[in-house]
Amino acid sequence: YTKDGKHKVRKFPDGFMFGTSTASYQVEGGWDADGKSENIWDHLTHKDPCAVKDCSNGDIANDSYNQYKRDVEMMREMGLDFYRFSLSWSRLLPTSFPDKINGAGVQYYNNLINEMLKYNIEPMVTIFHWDLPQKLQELGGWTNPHIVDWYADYARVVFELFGDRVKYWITMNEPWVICYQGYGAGVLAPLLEISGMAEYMCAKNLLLAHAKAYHIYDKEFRSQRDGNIFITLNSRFYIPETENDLQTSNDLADFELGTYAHPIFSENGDFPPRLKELVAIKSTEQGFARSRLPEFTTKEIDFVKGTSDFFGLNHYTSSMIYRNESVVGYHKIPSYYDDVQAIIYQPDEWKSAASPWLRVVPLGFYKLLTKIRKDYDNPTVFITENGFSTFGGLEDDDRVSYLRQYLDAMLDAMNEGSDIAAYTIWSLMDNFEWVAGYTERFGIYEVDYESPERTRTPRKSAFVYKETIRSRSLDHHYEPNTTVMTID
Ligand code: PNW
Repeated sequence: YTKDGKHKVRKFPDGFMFGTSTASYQVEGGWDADGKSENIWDHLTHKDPCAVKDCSNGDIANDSYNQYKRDVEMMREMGLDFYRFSLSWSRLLPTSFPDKINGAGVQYYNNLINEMLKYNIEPMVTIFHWDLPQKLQELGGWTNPHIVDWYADYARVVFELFGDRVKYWITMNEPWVICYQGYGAGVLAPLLEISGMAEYMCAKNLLLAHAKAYHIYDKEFRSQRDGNIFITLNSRFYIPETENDLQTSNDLADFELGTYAHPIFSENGDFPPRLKELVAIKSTEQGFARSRLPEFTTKEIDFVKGTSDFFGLNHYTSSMIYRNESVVGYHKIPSYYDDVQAIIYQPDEWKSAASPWLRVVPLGFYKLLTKIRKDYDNPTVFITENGFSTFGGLEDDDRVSYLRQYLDAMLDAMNEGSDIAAYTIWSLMDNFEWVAGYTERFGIYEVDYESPERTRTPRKSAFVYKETIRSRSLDHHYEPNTTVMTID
């Protein structure tokens, strides 16, 4: 797949930025070090030691809490422009609230940020990547409207602590995953299964929390470093099985990406009209007193609209979809997928990664980027995650091939006018892959979980990515010499 022909070396535009990404709970370890309190992943994995596939947890993970200098060394080996990592709320604020700031936690992030800046690697900081303090979960987590203030208070603390050195802030990682998989589908902590209800409540509170943090940064902190603040959304591309499924594929896009993108990036703001319409119809049919989708007031719509400097996008894969009005046997009623009346699946013929949900569909990336350009008035897009999982090993040719095909698809969209400014591989190194534990490996560096220092070793893909960054171009035929990794 490429429109321009595989054999051409393709250049990235001047100023294009390359990075890699991780998240606090997935790499840090030090789960109770120096005053850190419990988050929902600590709680889940300790309460039920086999909550995740290999009965593991993130207690030690990659020990980045102690190994951060090695992490920065790897960034220098790659020649990264930036590194995206997240902050642990329960490490910085052990009570969940700003009455007590944990100095050791502050020191850890200062060390990491200062070490990166020493070598001109720009920190891109995600304020929240899924590890909610357990106490706030017990108070209802993202379904409690008070979380808008709890989150904004936490955001203000991190702007105060690190705003003098951080130029790129991401408020939230993947609200759809937080709300649907955590509160609707019961596949990620806190494992709630209240679909058709809780994920919509979560969506509204999370959007207001994001917007509140945006306004605080915009008014009080932006000028410190002429910084930027944005949100990262995840989306697949949904391929309709037949022409009759086209409306449903657009509806699904409204339910997934649109739930979060429309309120922030569209001209009118608010939830997408089709989302409001479909949930309202079903709610009435089912005898509810009002729509299960909460409403925004006019004031709230204005408060949320326009609150992101860039369009952060995480994208891995695509799905086929078809319309199914009687979803009995597939989905519970009420539920999110019953509301949208869609069945999604991936054909067996699509090449699969180690993660069962991840199949290689580069054309879907091109189509999604094109759709975002058209639907949201060509925003500046930062690809904040894209990556491929294996079961391990240094010769990761499948990852190299995925990477090249997805970069090609991205360049195709850019050639047609998509404004894409940054690309980020998930992940710098293997890490705790949520409910899959350590069984699925996303790193361009391998991590040895048997060694006390969690030794990191570059894979073939690391050498290929390094050359891509050095040459600012994509060359399908580059064959790296993988014997020594150096800092150039
Ligand atoms: C990301 N999908 O989420 C997360 O941000 C990372 O923490 C995680 O390690 C990584 O995926 C790999 O799983 C995803 O719909 C969200 O296909 C949605 C999808 C995939 C990954």
